[in-house]
Amino acid sequence: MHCLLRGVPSKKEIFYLYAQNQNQEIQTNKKIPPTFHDSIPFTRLTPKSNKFTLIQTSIIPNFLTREECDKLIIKSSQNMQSCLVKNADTGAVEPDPSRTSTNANISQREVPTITQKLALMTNRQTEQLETLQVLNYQHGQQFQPHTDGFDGPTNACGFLDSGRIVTIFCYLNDVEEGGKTMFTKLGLEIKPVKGLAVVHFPMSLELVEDERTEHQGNAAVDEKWILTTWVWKHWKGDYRYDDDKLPVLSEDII
Ligand SMILES: O=C(O)CCC(=O)C(=O)O
Repeated sequence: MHCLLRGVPSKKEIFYLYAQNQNQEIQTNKKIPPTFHDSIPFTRLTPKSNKFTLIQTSIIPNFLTREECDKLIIKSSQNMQSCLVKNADTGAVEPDPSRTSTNANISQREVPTITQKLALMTNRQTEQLETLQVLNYQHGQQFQPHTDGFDGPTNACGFLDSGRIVTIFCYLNDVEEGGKTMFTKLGLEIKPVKGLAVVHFPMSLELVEDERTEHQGNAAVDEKWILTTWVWKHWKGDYRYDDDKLPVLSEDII
C-alpha cells in the first residue's frame, strides 16, 4: 500500500482501486467505459487518468485515524440495535430481513471532524449527508446483496425528491477472516482494514441507479465494525429527520 494518509486525503492520494487481491492495485490502461457518472462534478473523486478504470470505486486508506475508529466503536458499542427497515406495504418499521448486523445512528454534532472530512472528500455539504451509522457484525452476521440507490427520485431519510449519489463505507477495525465487502457485479472484494474508506456512486446526478454497484457484506468470522453514510443530491428537507433530534450516545466529541 503506497499512500498511508492521515486525516483528509489529497487529490493525488485518493484514487486507486483494489482488485480481488486487495493489496494489488489495478494497473491497467483500459479506457474508462461510459458510466452513469460522466457528469458528476466531484473534483476530489473523479478519476483523472485512465489508470482508474472499470468503475468509479475509490479506496482511501487511513481516511479515519486509528484514534477516530476506536472512539467511534466505543461511542457506538453501548447503543447497538437491530437494523430496521420500513415495510413498504404496511409502513411498519421492522427488523431488516436482508441483514443481521446491528447498528447505531450518530448525530453530526457528536462527530464534527468526521462529518467535515466526509463533506470535504465528496465536495458536498454536511446538510447532504444522511445520518451516520456504525454497523457491527458478529460471527455469522452478514448483509445480503443490495444496491444503495433508488428507482429515481424519492422521499426517504428526510430527503425530498432526491437520491443517494455517493456511498461511503469506512472500516473501523482490521478483520482477519470473513466480513469482506464484495461488489458482486464488479468482481471487487475488499478486506476490511482499519481506517480505510470505500466510496462508490449508487446513482447518477440525474438520479438513475447504477445497478453495477450491487454489493454485500460477507458473513463475518471475526468481528467487524464499519461506519456508513450516504451523500444525497439535495439538502435534507424534512425537519422530523433533523440530526439534532437523535439522542446523544456519549459525551465524547470526535
Ligand atoms: O458491511 C459491509 O461491508 C457493507 C455495508 C453495506 O453494504 C451498507 O451499509 O450498505
